[in-house]
Amino acid sequence: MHRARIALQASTRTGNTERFASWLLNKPQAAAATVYANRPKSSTAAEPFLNGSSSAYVETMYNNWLSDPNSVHASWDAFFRNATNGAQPGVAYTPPPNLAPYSKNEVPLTSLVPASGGMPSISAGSPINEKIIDDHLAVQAIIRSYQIRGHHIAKLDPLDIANLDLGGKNPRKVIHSSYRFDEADMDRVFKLPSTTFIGEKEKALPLREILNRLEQAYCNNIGIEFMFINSLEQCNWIRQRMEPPNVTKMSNDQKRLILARLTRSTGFENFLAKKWSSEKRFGLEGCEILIPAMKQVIDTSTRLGVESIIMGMPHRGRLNVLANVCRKPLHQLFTQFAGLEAEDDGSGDVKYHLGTYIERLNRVTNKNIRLAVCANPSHLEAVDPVVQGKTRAEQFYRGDNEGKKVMSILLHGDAAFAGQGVVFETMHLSDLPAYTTHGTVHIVANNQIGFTTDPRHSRSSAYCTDVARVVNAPIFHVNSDNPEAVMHVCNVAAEWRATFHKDVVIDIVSYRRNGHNEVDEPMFTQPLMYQKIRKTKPVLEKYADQLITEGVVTAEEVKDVKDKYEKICEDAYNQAKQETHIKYKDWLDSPWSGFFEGKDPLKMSTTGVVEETLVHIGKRFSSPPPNAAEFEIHKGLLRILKARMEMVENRTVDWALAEAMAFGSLLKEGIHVRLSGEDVERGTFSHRHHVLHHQKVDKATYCPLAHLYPDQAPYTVCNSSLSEYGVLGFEVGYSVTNPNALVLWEAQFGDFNNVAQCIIDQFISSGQAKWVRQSGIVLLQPHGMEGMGPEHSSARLERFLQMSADDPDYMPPESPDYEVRQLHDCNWIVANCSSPASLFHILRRQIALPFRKPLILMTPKSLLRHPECKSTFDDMVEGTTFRRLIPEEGPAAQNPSNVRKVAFCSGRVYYDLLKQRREKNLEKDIAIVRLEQISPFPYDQIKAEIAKYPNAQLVWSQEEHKNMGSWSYIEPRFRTLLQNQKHISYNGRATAASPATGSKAAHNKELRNLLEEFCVL
Ligand SMILES: Cc1ncc(C[n+]2csc(CCOP(=O)(O)OP(=O)(O)O)c2C)c(N)n1
Ligand SMILES: [Mg+2]
Repeated sequence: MHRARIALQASTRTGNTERFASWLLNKPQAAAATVYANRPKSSTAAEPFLNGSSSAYVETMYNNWLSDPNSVHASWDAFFRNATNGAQPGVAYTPPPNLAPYSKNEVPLTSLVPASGGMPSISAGSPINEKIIDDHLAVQAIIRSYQIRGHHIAKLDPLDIANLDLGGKNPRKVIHSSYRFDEADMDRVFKLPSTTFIGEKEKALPLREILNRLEQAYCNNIGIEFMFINSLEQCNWIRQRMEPPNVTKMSNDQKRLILARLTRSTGFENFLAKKWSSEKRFGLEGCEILIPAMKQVIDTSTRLGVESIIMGMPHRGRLNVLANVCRKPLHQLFTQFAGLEAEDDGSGDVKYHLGTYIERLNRVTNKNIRLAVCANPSHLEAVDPVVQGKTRAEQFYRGDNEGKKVMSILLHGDAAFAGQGVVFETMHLSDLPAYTTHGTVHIVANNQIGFTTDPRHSRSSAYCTDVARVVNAPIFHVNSDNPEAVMHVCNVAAEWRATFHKDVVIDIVSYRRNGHNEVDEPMFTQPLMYQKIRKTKPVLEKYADQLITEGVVTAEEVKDVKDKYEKICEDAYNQAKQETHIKYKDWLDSPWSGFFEGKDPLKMSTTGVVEETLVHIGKRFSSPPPNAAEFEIHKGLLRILKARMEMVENRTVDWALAEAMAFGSLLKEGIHVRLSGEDVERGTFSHRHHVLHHQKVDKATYCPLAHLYPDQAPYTVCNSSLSEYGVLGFEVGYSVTNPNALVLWEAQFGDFNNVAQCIIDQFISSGQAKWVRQSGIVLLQPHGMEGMGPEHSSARLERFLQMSADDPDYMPPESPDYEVRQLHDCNWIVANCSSPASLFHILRRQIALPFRKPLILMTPKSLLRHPECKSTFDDMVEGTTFRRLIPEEGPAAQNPSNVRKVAFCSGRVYYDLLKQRREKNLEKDIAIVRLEQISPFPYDQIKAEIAKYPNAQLVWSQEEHKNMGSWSYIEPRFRTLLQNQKHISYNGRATAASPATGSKAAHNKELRNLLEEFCVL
């Protein structure tokens, strides 16, 4: 009985059970329907037609019948006859059909009322006995309590060591009963509320059976957290699939399939352990059921229409997933252990980080399926948003707007799932219109340990899955040693995703048989846990024994399946021995079929466009919606649109217009453009305004760039959640799916990119080298020293440059294709453009390249409105290109031999230098050369500029502090270029710990100093 009590207490927290009754008694209509007594076996009183108001009438009838059976209607005669002969409740009398039938799963409470005899009788107008009501309410409360809290008691842990630390106390002690049923109550029949499905077709059950079924559903090997979900429909959906008796029952065929899959999962790890005993592989031992579980999710999802599944997962069991879920050729996997050299370019990655992509027939559903496992770094959970972005992109390109064809599965370790903030960030993308992937199935391989740390030291929540509660995802905890329960949960999770298109979590509670990796000693830190593990039989053995006992398989069959798989492994092992090289290409997670084929890898298309296109885009971008009369735009915006139109008429562009023309011209060419980030629709600095809002109608918007040409590619501009790590990861994933798209992420201020540092370091800067995977993602990063303080000044240009992989001591030989060759060989492009035309071209160049490279772009703030920061159509029309370097074009260039100083610079400081030079009348003496692209370093063009000014000293002018900005990057490269014949000196702020001063006065002084120094000849 204690569980009933525990459950009860949860719903009767005040401990005052009388209150329920008095509450009900104040509602006469409810009271009439809620009658109860204590003798279920007493037949007459248990009849459905008996209720409080009719019992006096029945009594009269009964007395009449006793004196003369013919004095009553034949139906009463039959009823009293049956009842006195001991008919069971409900059998003595069958009522005529009800004109207003009860809805599903409903039964009038009166049908459960037993006859008097110890219990108070109910007569018309008599007060209803409070105990009757309370007992019924209590049963309902029990049911609800099981639904809410049953998971606390469920037997989830195969080791039986988990101590669910709910506020430091044992839940059984915290929850003490305030309501008791005795053994005598157990056979009393209670009506079931409509919020339970334990009865299946039964509408009432004896208390004993109610408790049994609740125990089975909620406290056995599955623990479900779902009652926090706001939707009643969704709660009922889960109850329907988890509560009916025997829901987890499997057919013999299903059982055999589980056994076969478990055999492979276990056999794979055993084989690796046998062949490479001291190699790290982060084996799955202890959670081998993960493989059949994933396959079950995939089977069910494919049956429900999914054709492509994108997966992200950590180290644990990864090789097993590649082998047995993706069916990656085993010999390819085994060659990874052989220490062979790679046949192709790149530096590669360790075997348990590599991705894969496979198209194959799902033999269970007989449907073709594409499976991709994304390559990922060691950084746990970092791949989550990347997978989501990739999934979203694939859905987008397939026109799968509801996620019916493409889905994601994310695997997690227990410690990482609870500990890594990016999990939360990713979860919060799950329901956003421009980021949703329409539901992810999360599977936690919960081995109850993170490296050497116990859960009680690695999280403050009861479960490692609590983060999922924020998005109302149901969470299924399941004991890994009950394979059939695991499979049931997997089916339900996949069906949930297909039905509601929302996230769902499967928490497979298991253990880790070895150390963190195969060479670690777990007894150092978890001695008791490992003593227990040593005594625990592998799940394959347990399940095989179970099926043998059940007569589903024979011991010979079990051995046969095992031997066959070992033979498969052995054959692959021998095949792997023949290989002489590994191929990184075999591990690509996003093949771009058709993109590279037939292309000259050094041939770039042009980036200038015909003037007509510029005019068309410019005009559309400067116009209100076609239905302008009804669409009321903010007056300030009308002014902005007017100013844009004037620029178009004058054949000039500012930053926003240049960006729009780059996007628009690509859209015209069929290139999808997606711009994402915090507040990007308007633009942090209110310069972009890509989405116009009706001032009177909620959510009525107009996006001019989406309506440029009837046959243009789709344009997406979307304000993101306030996340950098998650959102940038998402866009990286999006960008790797299809090379024919320009995908941009804009930081609110460049400073915030360091919150996404892991994505920058692990995916963007090094992704191609590690995983042969290219990405043309663009990072727009507002950057510039404008007196806004330490946190709104620097996008940390120096860090990006420091990660550029070009050798500072090596100047590539000059050639006609110098630019594209350098771009081909670099790991990313870093630029700090000063002119709108440069922005236009560099964005278009991303697509013009015959390959894809990430572009890190410092972008302006005040320059967005700077009157001199303009370009003309002449810089953008056909025949023009991106200028990596913009030479001096003023008086100094007319007479270069008279020039005494050449200042090289990059970005917005150019305009400060220009002004200063003008004011000091030094336009003939100082030449200013702008590096629009800093990395790869334009050696060839710089060399030409230096040669142009033979008598000038060389200086690098920057506004950033000396240990920041470009100085550390350009200085050694200038040295290489100048070969000790000349020297370049530094003109800029001194070194500093903080990127910028918080004092406006100090800022101005620093700027004055640098400009004065710039003028010193
Ligand atoms: C972001 C990050 N921090 C630290 C590590 C180092 N690390 C590798 S595995 C591991 C433990 C992971 O535990 P869990 O998530 O439970 O996965 P398990 O290894 O138990 O499967 C740690 C801390 C890492 N890989 N990534
Ligand atoms: Mg773990």
